[in-house]
Amino acid sequence: MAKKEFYVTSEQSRLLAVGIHAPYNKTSHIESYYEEFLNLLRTNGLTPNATHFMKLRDIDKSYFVTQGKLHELQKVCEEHNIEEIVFSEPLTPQQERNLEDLLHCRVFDRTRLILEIFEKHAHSAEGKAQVAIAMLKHQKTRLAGKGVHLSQQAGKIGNKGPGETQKEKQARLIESTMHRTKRQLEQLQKVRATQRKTRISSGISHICLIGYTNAGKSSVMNALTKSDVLAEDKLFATLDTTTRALFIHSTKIGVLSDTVGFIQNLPHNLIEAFKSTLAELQYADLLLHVIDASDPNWELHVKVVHDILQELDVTSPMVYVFNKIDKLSNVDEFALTTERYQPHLFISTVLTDGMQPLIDHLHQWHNQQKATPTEDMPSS
Ligand SMILES: Nc1nc2c(ncn2[C@@H]2O[C@H](COP(=O)(O)OP(=O)(O)OP(=O)(O)O)[C@@H](O)[C@H]2O)c(=O)[nH]1
Ligand SMILES: [Mg+2]
Repeated sequence: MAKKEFYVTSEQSRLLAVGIHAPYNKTSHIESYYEEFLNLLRTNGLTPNATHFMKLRDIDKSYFVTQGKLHELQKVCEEHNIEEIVFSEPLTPQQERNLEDLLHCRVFDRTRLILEIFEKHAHSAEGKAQVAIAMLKHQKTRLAGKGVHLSQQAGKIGNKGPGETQKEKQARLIESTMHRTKRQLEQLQKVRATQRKTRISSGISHICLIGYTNAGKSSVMNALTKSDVLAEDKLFATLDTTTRALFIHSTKIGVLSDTVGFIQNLPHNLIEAFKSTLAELQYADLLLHVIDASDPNWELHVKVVHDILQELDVTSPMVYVFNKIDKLSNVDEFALTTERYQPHLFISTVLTDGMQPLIDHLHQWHNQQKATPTEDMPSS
């Protein structure tokens, strides 16, 4: 019940989407970053009544945006009778609260938006528990920030005390739910660890699809295993790991897993929460890093994936799989820009024979695996 209060938007609210080119944002194609932000909103079922984009030279500690830009925002809010604002960037609880006070709107940040999408897309017990923990952590920090509002609400009926009590009650509720969910997750992780042990000791190769969100991981999974994992033009369509047997030329070469996609400024809470699922990547025999070659920001996306893998201590062998080459006007020209990413190959899940380079690569890889005896079989 308390959870609802933290939901980003109700469809009735008049929403403003604020896209910001922050100084730390190293993207070379800001339009495509903004488009990604709008796609996040769409994925969360939100249609803004107005959009506003701005480039910031500095970040203001108290409001995130600087004075002049604040006035711009005030004007836009008045003009469009805005009730809720979603920012493309992560904000501190303090910044969120200050902006709410100044703009007289409910304010939400990138973290909140991504958390909500994750919440909607998690289906497995483990996925749900992981997202719930991240969401509760986020709520806890916001609860501290929103303390003034709760007190003010209570103040309306002339009593400051109940506001404090309500806040404390919510904090306790969050704490106890988090504790319960963490215990559930621990149980689920034990099951996962047992399954992993069984798989490793059976000697079956594990190949994992990884990459930036919307790169085409699920489409590659479907094309390779003839399955029907949800693949759509939405961000984070996949949250739960799906694993299928992988046959190449009628020989089972291992199992293939589809995993959650990554994104710039992925909330740290979420990386923490998803560590148990993503830890699987450490045990992968091969990572297929799928890249949307048609996205002008692909190189930045590769970096985002590298950084997250580093944080997760994943060092498994990787192949760069440049996908969607059907959308490129000149593949040879594009190939010149991919030299430093080795080994790599070019595919398309929509072209006839578009998957052949990957199929050939997996065939060769399997033959090599067979020729090299495994050294690190688990001792127990
Ligand atoms: N033109 C073209 N579109 C593709 C290709 N592969 C995938 N797509 C499209 O790209 C979009 C995203 O594909 P998905 O397979 O869902 O991508 P994903 O990496 O699994 O995305 P998330 O699960 O959201 O992280 C879908 O609309 C696909 O139809 C391709 O080779 N060419
Ligand atoms: Mg997917």
